[in-house]
Amino acid sequence: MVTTRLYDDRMLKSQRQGKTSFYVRSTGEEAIAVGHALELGPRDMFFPTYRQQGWLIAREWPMVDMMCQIFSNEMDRLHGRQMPVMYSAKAAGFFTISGNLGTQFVQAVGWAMAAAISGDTAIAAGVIGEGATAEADFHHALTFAATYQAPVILNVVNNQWAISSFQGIAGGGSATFAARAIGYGIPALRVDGNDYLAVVAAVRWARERARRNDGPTLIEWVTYRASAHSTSDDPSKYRPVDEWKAWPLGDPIDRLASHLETRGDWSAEQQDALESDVKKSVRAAAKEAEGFGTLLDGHVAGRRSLFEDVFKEIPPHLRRQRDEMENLP
Ligand SMILES: Cc1ncc(C[n+]2csc(CCOP(=O)(O)OP(=O)(O)O)c2C)c(N)n1
Repeated sequence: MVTTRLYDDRMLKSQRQGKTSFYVRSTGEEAIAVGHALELGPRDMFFPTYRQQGWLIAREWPMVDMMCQIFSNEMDRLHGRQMPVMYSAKAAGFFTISGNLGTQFVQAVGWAMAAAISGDTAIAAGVIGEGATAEADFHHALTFAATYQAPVILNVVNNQWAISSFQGIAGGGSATFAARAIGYGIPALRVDGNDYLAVVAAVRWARERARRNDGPTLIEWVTYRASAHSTSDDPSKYRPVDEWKAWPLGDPIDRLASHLETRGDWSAEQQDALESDVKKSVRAAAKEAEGFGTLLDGHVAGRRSLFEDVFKEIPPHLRRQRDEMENLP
């Protein structure tokens, strides 16, 4: 969680320096991604949103690879075809991020159904924000998950805000997001997403249900999006700037650290030392990734790559467009 927080801080700085066009932080929501990454198995599949980078960090996916994707540089495996932060890491059980909200649920249910049909015990977990529950995909996914008893965990991260829309606009004022599962006959939990130990306990419970073929579980994670929606957003336009400080659940990193301190397993000095070590390794990874190029130096995927790896044989109309592009000044 500490690494995710400091990685986010560093990438925000890179965006402000013009090294990438866009970044999304997960400040305050780190426990949810990290808890899933450590509690699901190596063959399970996670269908994440753009705010679940903690999964890749917790699975020790190379940070340089993540940064190269953000810089869309020469080492970006996706050749700049995805927006920055839309990672893809199949080997880490991290499905390619889709920018289309709500799709994570239908994809996770479909993947879980396919695993069950083929006799596999692997399970899927999908993540969407509370705002995305207003999409029809949410309901399609719950219908199929309930009908076919798909081995899936359906996570709704209720961080109170969908860009500038308060969760009440998505219906959070009339019923909890967890309650929506009841109508479909799907068991649901509403959990403090800022309590790492609660995250672990809930994920384990849902994971075991899915693994035993007892069907889907919906979990509403109550949390708070402490930073801006993305670097394209200015939250001071729609909410008090210090609202996050008054948010009752508290910072998940501070809470876990103080819990461990109370048990005598950790100290403020150890926390400081950890942060300073992690800062150094994040800085070193950023230097290495920047060496492969950033938006500032133009070492990004060439225009030609737009046309590559899409069709086995490029159709004539696209070949024509590619040739026209190459003749552009
Ligand atoms: C289908 C679709 N509609 C709209 C958008 C534009 N959009 C991107 S993020 C966002 C808000 C999402 O809020 P929420 O689901 O609560 O997730 P959060 O960003 O708070 O984690 C919107 C409307 C989109 N990406 N996809």
